Amino acid sequence: MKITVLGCGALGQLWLASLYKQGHEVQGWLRVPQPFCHVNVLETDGSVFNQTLTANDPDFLASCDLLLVTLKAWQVSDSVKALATKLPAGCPILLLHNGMGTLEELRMLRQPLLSGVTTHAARRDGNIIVHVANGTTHIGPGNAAGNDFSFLADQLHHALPEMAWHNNIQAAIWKKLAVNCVINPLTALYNCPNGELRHYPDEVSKICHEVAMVMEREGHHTSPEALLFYVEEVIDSTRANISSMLQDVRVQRHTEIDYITGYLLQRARAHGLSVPVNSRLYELIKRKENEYERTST
Ligand code: KPL
Repeated sequence: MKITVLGCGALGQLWLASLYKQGHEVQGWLRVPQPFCHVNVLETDGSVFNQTLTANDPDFLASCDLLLVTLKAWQVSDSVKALATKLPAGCPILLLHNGMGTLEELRMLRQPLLSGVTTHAARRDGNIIVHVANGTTHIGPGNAAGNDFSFLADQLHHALPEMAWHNNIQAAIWKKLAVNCVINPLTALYNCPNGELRHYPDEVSKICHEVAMVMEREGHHTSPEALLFYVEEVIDSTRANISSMLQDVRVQRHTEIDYITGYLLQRARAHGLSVPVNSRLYELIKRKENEYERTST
């Protein structure tokens, strides 16, 4: 397949390397246009992939079979809209990011949209991307045109396993949203690795209760206990991780809070529900973000 990867950060480079090794034709797409991108990945088995690949080639883009988007949630909508007019009308666009809300922002697109979540962990260490842990990527349709793309999960599975197709991906995305509503803001506020959140059981439980209430109203069957059990498992299995939000805050980068807790608040409001613990966390992270964004302008 011919695949453009939009966003060449840690996850983007991991996909570029994996797809290239599997024999796919790939290019990176950088927001600051460059003819090449360097992909340097240390794999979980200790092997290194180090190649310079094509980037930002409009002819390649115009004949693509897949646009794989690995940008941060807040970068997705503008960047994808800018590329969509140059992509074939039938080219599927797969969004892999934390949080929710981008599908709504992209509902005017004619291309098939797919949405997914991944538990692969990759982080930048200097100029190398370390594939820290293997995981599973769950994908499924993000709009009506995206319904018939289960074959993509098979193709991508060969490049970067595990990959699973779900006709209803929204349930998996909501579960990941719950994880991110707990871990991301709390670790960013307490400046701690994920595992330290076991010292804040009250807050973790209250956040899960509120998210479960919103999920139920959205039509996803769950319970506060089931969600709490799942979130505690992720806290434990990622105990040494520095969450993406804490990483953003540490380098004073814009966070994904609007697409994580912000999205939850938006859906809670639509159902007339009050979610005070999440509202407070949202305010605290926005305040932090505003402080450094104001001083940098
Ligand atoms: O998705 C994550 C993130 O950091 O954004 C978790 C699952 C919390 C792992 O750190």
